[in-house]
Amino acid sequence: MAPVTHKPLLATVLGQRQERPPIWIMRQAGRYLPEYRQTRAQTGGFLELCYTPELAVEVTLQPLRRFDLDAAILFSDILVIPDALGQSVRFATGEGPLLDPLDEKGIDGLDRDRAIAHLAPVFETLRRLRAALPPEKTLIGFCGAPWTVATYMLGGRGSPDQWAARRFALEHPQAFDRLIDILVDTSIDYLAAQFEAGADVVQLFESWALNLDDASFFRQVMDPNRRIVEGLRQRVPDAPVIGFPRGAAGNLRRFSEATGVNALGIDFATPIDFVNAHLPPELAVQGNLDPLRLVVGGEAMERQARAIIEGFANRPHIFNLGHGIVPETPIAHVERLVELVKGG
Ligand code: 1CP
Repeated sequence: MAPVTHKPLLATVLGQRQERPPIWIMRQAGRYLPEYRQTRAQTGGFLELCYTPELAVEVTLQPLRRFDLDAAILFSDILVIPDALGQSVRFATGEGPLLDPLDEKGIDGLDRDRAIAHLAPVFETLRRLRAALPPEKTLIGFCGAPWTVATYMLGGRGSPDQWAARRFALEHPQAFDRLIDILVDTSIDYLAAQFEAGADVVQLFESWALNLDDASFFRQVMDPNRRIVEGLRQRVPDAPVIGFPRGAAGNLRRFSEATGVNALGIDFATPIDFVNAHLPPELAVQGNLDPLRLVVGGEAMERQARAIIEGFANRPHIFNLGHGIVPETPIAHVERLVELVKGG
């Protein structure tokens, strides 16, 4: 088969298995890197870092200078969308994000007309990255999927059980659906503009696809992801999309069929043999090392990394973590993991 592209990671997303799995690391730019902490300390705030192309390009490229990764992921955050819609979003150092939680009136006050213009610096960052990256590297754009973004907009912060947003969805169904509609439409505009600015592929982060019964999973996770993929492909034909419904468990196959994503991110709690038994062998998967194994390193990391490579040897596979890298991760362990995946 002729290669569909000379970018190994993009080719894998498009269904073409590589001899060794290409690798990127979820949240690969960030606080485990001293050079990131230094750039961050010299910048006013986290959102300023996201909206200053010169700095966002610098931190995007930092992990690629250290490690032989196959992709750069745009440095930004899923919460630039609420910020762009006019909701107050703050990032206190060492803590997660804080938002003024939305009520029904707040949802009606969101201003979709200003959102894409507000995000213009993100598109400039992508244009500069496109120009700076060697041709074999894949450039990944992203946004949060609507439900995950809504959990922060309604709850005001990250929460282990997404209680506030789950409750709001049941108690105020019409306002909730209006919020999801706004997020679907804004995300389509945002991702289409990311492709125009040079992204090769985008990932939809549905980090909180957990804790939902069947009906809620369909309404809050599956349907909005499907609408984004469909709407995006009307604007950017055949746009390559990676879905990441973390915690979808028994709903993984239904999610992949309903949304039409090209590749599926697999969280670390999902068994490899379950994936192989339930997802068609031509579908690309991405994952799924527990980030804790990368913290511990040694045999705890290497044994499972090899099991993942062998377990996904018969399908297109992108090596990644099953969730984001954490700040206490030793850099030497990342170096070793990349070497191992590349064949060492
Ligand atoms: O290289 C990269 O991947 C960095 C770009 C990136 C991405 C893809 C950042 C920078 N954030 C994200 C996605 C993101 N942000 C997700 C989806 C992935 C996941 O599940 O981990 C989520 C849920 C967020 C929200 C968010 N932003 C959190 C998690 C809060 C919680 O509920 O636990 C945090 C800590 C942030 C801030 C943030 N975003 C990114 C960085 C480097 C940081 C740390 C900020 C700092 O420097 O203080």
